[in-house]
Amino acid sequence: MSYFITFEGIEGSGKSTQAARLADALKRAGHEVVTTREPGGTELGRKLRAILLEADAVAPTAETELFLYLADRAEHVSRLIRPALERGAVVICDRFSDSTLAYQAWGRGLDQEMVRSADLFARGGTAPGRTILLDLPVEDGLARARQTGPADRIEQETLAFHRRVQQGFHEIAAAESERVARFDARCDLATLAHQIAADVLEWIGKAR
Ligand code: T5A
Repeated sequence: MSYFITFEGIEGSGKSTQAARLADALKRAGHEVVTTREPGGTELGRKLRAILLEADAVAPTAETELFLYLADRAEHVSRLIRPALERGAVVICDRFSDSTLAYQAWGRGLDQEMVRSADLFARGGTAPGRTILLDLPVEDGLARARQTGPADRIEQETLAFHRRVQQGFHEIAAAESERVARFDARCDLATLAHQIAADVLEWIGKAR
């Protein structure tokens, strides 16, 4: 059994903060934990991240953007995620395939089935067993993201774009309720961290 957990949600929903809290809780419970993120979980991925997100980056076409995210994923799965899962570590990843569907299919309007099959090819079948979706109003998420620094290329998109992305996450969660656990990200940090750790420890217990 492998333990691959992803965090998903709109900009500023608290994924990085909660991924770190969950890693601490799982380490305390005796697990080896690898925490990573997309884009940018590998050396090549960090270069792709700069191409994709720098505020003054050349805007790619929607199709090019999709393949850049998937190039990052293919490298990440082969070099870091799959080897860690195979040696028995718990892998916590800040964003994965659901972000590609939400941003590139719902957000950019690319065909959903094309995005799904290209993503499947990139990740070679590796898939999360549990996904934590952090949910809050788009305006609140963007305001929080602004606290952490200047807006990147995607944060600069319109409110309508971010609303479509959020709709994507909601539809994915509704369609895959066994895998995706949705949490109210307006809760205070500690309460949310407690709820997420309880959910994941229960999932690990059942999956054993
Ligand atoms: N993307 C990504 C695609 O388009 N397609 C893809 O396939 C993939 C993988 C990634 C961008 O790429 C796009 C999506 C993104 O636009 P990123 O920098 O990784 O870019 O962006 P985010 O993942 O959105 O990172 P952020 O740092 O903006 O958001 P987080 O990680 O959700 O939020 P976090 O934890 O940094 O918190 C933000 C602020 O809120 C506070 C924190 O202290 C921090 O200041 N905060 C809270 N405040 C009050 N209450 C709480 N519960 C709080 N939790 C956090």
